[in-house]
Amino acid sequence: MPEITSEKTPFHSGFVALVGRPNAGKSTLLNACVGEKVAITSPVAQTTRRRLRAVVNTPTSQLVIVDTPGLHKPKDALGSELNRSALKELEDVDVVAMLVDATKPVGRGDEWVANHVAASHAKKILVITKADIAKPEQVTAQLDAARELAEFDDFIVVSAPENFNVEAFEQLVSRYLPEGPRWFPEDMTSDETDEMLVSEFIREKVLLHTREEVPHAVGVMVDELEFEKKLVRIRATIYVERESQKGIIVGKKGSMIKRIGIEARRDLEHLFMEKIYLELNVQVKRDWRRDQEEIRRFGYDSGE
Ligand SMILES: Nc1nc2c(ncn2[C@@H]2O[C@H](COP(=O)(O)OP(=O)(O)OP(=O)(O)O)[C@@H](O)[C@H]2O)c(=O)[nH]1
Ligand SMILES: [Mg+2]
Repeated sequence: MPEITSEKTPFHSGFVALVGRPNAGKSTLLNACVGEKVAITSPVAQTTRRRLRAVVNTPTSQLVIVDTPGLHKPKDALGSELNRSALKELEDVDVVAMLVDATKPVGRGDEWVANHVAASHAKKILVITKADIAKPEQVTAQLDAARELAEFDDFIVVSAPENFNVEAFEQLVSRYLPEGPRWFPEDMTSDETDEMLVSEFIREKVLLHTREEVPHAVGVMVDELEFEKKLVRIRATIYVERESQKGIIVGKKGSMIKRIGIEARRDLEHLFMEKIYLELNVQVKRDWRRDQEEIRRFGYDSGE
């Protein structure tokens, strides 16, 4: 008689950082993995300003996915802080996923990112994003070019909006995570505070509806967040650096601020599953992006 054994599938858990140039699709991929909106996304470069951790559970693993700000050439103290915050993650994670946009030629920026990735002790996975809007031959060429940049342990092509290879990405990462128990409770989604989620959701709407220098000059702070009976009462201030930017955010007869408010409220109602009362103010805080103390107050610092 053959001996009956029960082989237990090993459980893997650990941290995977999503790194890459601005706009590569890091936050979009994180949201696709989580299955809901946690991180804000936009076509504006440097959308993400702080590290965000989200927890994804599969039957055999727990991934703590770390979204990081896009690595770029910094123009001010805020830019330097964003880079510092992203690079710091390379030292602390089990797996680094370097994201490369399939539609943009691999350039010196990616090379620079790859050099940092190469120096990390973590396992390295190359992720080509936006497969839905690239031609197949473009994807192949991109894969070939990006694989030259560093020695990757593995690679995958994904499309977040089409949910193509998102689960396969999770499985691939899981294979490179160490064996071990969960780090976080199964029902935890992210490590963001409610205040931070609210301010980021509001900032996203500003990014989506303003142009040129305005999106980068915006910082949002929550002044009040009260959970009342069947209502969440929120008061927040949108800060900009110049009076002219304030004019743009307010818009003609307040049309822009109204639009931002309506869209942010819709997302927040979805997030909290409650009715939202949202009051938005706009104020000028001159050159705050050059002031380390202000950057810290907004929560956009790397915590060093
Ligand atoms: N078509 C398509 N668009 C995508 C995909 N992934 C991201 N995008 C879009 O690309 C833009 C940038 O996406 P983000 O997720 O904000 O990029 P990011 O890498 O987090 O950017 P930073 O936070 O600035 O570093 C957004 O407009 C997304 O909707 C994808 O797989 N397919
Ligand atoms: Mg982002």
